[in-house]
Amino acid sequence: MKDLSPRPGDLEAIETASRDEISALQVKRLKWALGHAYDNVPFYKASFDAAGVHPDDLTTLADLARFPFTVKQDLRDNYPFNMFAVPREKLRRVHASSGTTGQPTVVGYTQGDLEVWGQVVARSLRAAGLRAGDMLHNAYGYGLFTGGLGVHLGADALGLSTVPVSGGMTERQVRLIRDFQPKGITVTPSYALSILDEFNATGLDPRDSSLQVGVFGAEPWTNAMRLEIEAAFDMHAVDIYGLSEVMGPGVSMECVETKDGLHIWEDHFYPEIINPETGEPVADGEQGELVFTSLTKEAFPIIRYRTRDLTRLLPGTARSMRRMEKVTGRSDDMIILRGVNVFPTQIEEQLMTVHGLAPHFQIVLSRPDRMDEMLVQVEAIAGFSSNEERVHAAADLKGKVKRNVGVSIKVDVADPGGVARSQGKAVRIIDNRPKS
Ligand code: DLL
Repeated sequence: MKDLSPRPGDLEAIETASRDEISALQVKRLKWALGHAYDNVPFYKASFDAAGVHPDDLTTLADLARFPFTVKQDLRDNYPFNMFAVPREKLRRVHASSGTTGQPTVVGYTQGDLEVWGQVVARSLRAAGLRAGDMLHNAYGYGLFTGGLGVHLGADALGLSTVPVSGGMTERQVRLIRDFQPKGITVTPSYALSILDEFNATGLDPRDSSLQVGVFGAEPWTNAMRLEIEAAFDMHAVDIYGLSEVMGPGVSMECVETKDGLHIWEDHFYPEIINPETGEPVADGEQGELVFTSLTKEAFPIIRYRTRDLTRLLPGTARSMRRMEKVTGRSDDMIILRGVNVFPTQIEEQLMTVHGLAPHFQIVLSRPDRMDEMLVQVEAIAGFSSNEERVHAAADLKGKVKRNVGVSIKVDVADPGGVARSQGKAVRIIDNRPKS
């Protein structure tokens, strides 16, 4: 793999600023953000008043803990535009969640917000090793989802030549990578695996492709998957995180030179970790639920938003801003199987070590007779076709999950291509248990 580390002068001053400088900027911006939300969004005025706090009560960063949380339901209740702090005509863009489970959530951006978003995504793409003039194959979905257009904004700000291919039409993805010779690819890790399969199906060696770095996010993925993708493409694989409610992609980013967790762009997004049960903030280094407050957003300020993503905060390394550990689970995706907490990424981690199985999987939950059951649907790699080999691989996976995760599962090994593919975020869990 090529060395893509930054050279002297590549970074913005804030990326190497002292902690004191960063904190001073955060206090100043936080005061503005709380006042802006309180003065312009009736929801925040009501929630601060109900909690007996006022923006003037904040004089230190620790004071933020006195302010109430915001949750997804609050955004749904204020559908479509009641969380906005600016008149509708000031919006330059809206994005929305798919809303498959209810009311979609809508987010909005002013011109200034789009500029900040472009800046933090440009910073993220630079941290991945991309530079002005490089070509980027952007396979995140374009549309209401923030992935495609968010990355595109940052690629424009950095001066990349962007191929806005979006998700889907996998054969075409491979053809364009072969013909255009991009240096980077931005895509969900699960869809990257489909592109990898297509390379192999067309007889092209992915290691010979022009790609030097993949920027993967929008869903959890493991370090085991990183190693698999890096080896398969002979390229770096780095993690990008974000959520629409806070901005979109580019809230935090892993640096290619260290690959040790994601630096949070703390000059724009203030992170806290809380105990998800009590709501109390926990110290840096401790696990809990990630909470964000926007520091500069104009159209859609967000105060203490509970992401439901589980991680911990770590000190800065390649940049002075703090890191968050790779998000390996959301509280929503936690399966409680006979008393044991299981995240899909734990299954992924074990699956990657089993010979003969491809990295695609889905978890089917059922309750045949009062006890919950987990079936992991996986598929054999090409050429791994005898029944005996498959029975052996299934037993290997079952044993590893039992020993390392602590639960008994069933495993179904399908033919290559037998597990449903995503073109964006993978659907990992199919819950067939009766609703109680
Ligand atoms: O997924 C934004 C994004 C687009 C991030 C492209 C990175 C790349 P939403 O659709 O609002 O926004 O989904 C946000 O996805 O709360 C996490 O649960 C999950 N997520 C996003 N990035 C990661 C990641 C975009 N790197 C939700 N690792 C978040 C794990 C991630 N989970």
